[in-house]
Amino acid sequence: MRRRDFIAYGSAGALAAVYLKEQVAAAQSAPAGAISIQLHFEEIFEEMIDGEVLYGLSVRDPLTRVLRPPIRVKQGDTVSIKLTNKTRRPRRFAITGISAATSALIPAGGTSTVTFTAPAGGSYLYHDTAQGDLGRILGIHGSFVVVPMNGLTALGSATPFSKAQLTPAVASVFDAMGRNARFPGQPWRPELVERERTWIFSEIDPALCRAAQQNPNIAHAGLRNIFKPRYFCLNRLSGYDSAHDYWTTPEGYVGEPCLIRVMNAGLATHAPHIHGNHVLVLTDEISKGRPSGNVLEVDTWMMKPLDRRDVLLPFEKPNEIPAAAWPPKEEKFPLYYPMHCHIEMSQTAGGGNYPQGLVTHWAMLGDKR
Ligand SMILES: [Cu+2]
Repeated sequence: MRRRDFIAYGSAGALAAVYLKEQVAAAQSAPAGAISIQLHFEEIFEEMIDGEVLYGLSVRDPLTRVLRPPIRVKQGDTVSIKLTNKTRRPRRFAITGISAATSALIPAGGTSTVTFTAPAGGSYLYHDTAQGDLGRILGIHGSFVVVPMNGLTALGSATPFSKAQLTPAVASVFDAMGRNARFPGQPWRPELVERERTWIFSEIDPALCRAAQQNPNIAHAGLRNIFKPRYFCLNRLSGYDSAHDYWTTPEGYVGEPCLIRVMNAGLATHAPHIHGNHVLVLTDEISKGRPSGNVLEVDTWMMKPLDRRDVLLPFEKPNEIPAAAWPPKEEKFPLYYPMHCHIEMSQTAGGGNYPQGLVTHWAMLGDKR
């Protein structure tokens, strides 16, 4: 099988792109209602960036076949998720930040349906909690995004958060778009998938994969002490693949910020660091996924296991380019800048291949439109 075929069938590629686009359109237009979702827990094999093929676990949408499908619903929706466990041991579905979404323990071969009301607008992470961190680390995780019922600021600017949770600091950032010289482009628009990305971090330890393949009931206590990851992923891709995946690489025009929903499904702490622009931190672990009282601009931020943090990539003229040289003439658009994790071992694959780890880039396609 050619690598490209494998990936298209597997975790990324065109299938996931179409899927996400449909999800965004559906969640944006529909009033709150009843949403039915099906998810299968499966045992799979995945190809690493260096060609190594490893055993792992995943969640699959049985209709589209998409692995680790991004789920998107609207605040107030009654969400029913029918879970089918096709793996060899019990699983439990949970969503970080939504305790009502925790399922019963689902035996091997069994099904269970969890029903809950979608909470305030924001970014959440679904995963398996039946074996502590193990199911999540082996690959059962994905994003759960809630679109707010009403995300408008007092000035009428759209935001990804619920009006009742908005802080003056976060509201002022979205109010500045299209109104302030710093953001001369279009305001942020929740229905445009190109104005947002999701970054899910994870790590893969081949020895752990092999052990779980041979014995799905391996002990998970003390996992942190034996975990030796050799692959560090961004949306389950790494290196060249994560740097060339449209749904991972933010791109846009000057003055039109892009929302990035950053989540850590791994067991290691990560420190995403971005070149070109600083990001504006909209939510943090102190605010528990809600809009922050103070918006900081940072070029590196900490992501502990299970952290979720929404940041805004402003798409401003990079500070190192003098105003007199802008818009750029010698080095033309698009301008590319890297994002890489500053926990340095995460930049490798297979114990040394650099830079084939947790890295991607973003692209400034052109001056303001
Ligand atoms: Cu750097």
